[in-house]
Amino acid sequence: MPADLANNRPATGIVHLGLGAFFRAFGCVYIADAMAASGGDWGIIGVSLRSPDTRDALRPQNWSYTSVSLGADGEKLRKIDVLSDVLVAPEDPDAVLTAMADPGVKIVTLTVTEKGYCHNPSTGALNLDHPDIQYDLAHDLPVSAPGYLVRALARRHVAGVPPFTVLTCDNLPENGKLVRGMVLQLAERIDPNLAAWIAAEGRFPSTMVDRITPATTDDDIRRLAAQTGTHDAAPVMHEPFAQWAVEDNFVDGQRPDLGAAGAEMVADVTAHEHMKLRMLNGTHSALAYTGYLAGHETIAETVADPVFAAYVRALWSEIMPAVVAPKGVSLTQYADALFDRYANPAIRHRTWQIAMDGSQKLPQRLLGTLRENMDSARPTTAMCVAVAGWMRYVSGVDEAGQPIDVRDPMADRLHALAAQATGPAEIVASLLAVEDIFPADLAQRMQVPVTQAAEQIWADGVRAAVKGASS
Ligand code: CS2
Repeated sequence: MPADLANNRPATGIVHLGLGAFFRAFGCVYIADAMAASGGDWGIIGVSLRSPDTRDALRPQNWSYTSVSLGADGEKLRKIDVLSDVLVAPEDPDAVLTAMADPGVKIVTLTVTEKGYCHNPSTGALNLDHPDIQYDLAHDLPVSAPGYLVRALARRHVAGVPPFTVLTCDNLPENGKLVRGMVLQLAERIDPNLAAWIAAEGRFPSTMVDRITPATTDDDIRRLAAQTGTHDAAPVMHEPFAQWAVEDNFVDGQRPDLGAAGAEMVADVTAHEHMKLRMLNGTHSALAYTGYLAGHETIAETVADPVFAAYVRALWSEIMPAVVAPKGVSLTQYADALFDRYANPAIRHRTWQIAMDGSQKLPQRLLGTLRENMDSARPTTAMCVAVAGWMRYVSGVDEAGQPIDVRDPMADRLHALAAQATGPAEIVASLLAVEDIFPADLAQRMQVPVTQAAEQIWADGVRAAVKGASS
């Protein structure tokens, strides 16, 4: 699509599905830097798959917004100007497919969160019983992210246009391979010829993405307006740190010069992904459940509590033996740097935010590490406290007897299971039986240590259990 010179918008080369704060604080910044360094038509059409809020906030600003980098020692503001439009999928799915099918678009990036892939978190396969997937099998205009990818690729196939590269930026293990498998599964059921073409011509590089980006609050917006004198309705707040490792495997080699923007272009991203998912996201989730239950509002507050500072170190000492360091990386230094990032008081990353969608996150964040440690007879106590903490959390009542606003696609099911059980041992047994999260063989091996952790949490409180797991 040509550049919109009147409005000073770059020509579009990318469609992004799931335009949340993270991608605006991360991918958009890298792509802005890549274009500044080496040019190219890599403007981005953002797509919101659900709500019009981001589009409505950004439109009056001509799609530009402020990125606020919050260091422990002060902040840096920067205007980001790479969006060329924002579409709201439910309002006009055809417009989204038209944008994705445009020959000028070479890449479709995604941050639709774990649940947006409609897969089975424990196996990684597309969940063909998912209502959105059922809908997409029966209709040309889709509702799910995999549906948009397949239907847009179908339009390109019919038009004789090469496929776009699918570049997923979600925290899933071997995320490119996973999405490729799901897209092929869905395409196969719609048209086997389409599936064969995607299998041969499509590219799905895996990526490791990293930048802590809490949801922007109304307070952030007010504070920024007071500071700058200009109202930005949709700024993004993030830490200074960013890391993007990308497999260099794009259709016809067409991509922005991400290397010039500081991304690591690699042949295989698995080592980076494992390290980040297990060491960062694994401990983030563990701190989110236990920290929330102990009354801590943010991750920074949680690790400022010495009991939890010791707990996160105990977690890393369990996790590190199950991580193969990427070339040239020291895992100990990586853990130290993570601690400093968590402790950054300027980042108000709520434990409640990270606690969302645990059913979709636990397998890749904690359960893979747990399994490997059990296979090798290595300790798992701190990780089992995290799993038991999650169980306490999804039961829906906190330690002060207050209801917890549990956000999870499986929240009702998990809550019902916990409510029917009497006492922690029964709750553990009924939640471990949820095979979409816990493979049966692993559940069986986890039963005893997770029950022990749960009994302590229910009897003495999460703080005591965390303390016990850290000594
Ligand atoms: C967090 C991540 O919300 C969460 O589940 O663990 O969003 C985390 O902040 C990012 O992956 C950091 O790169």
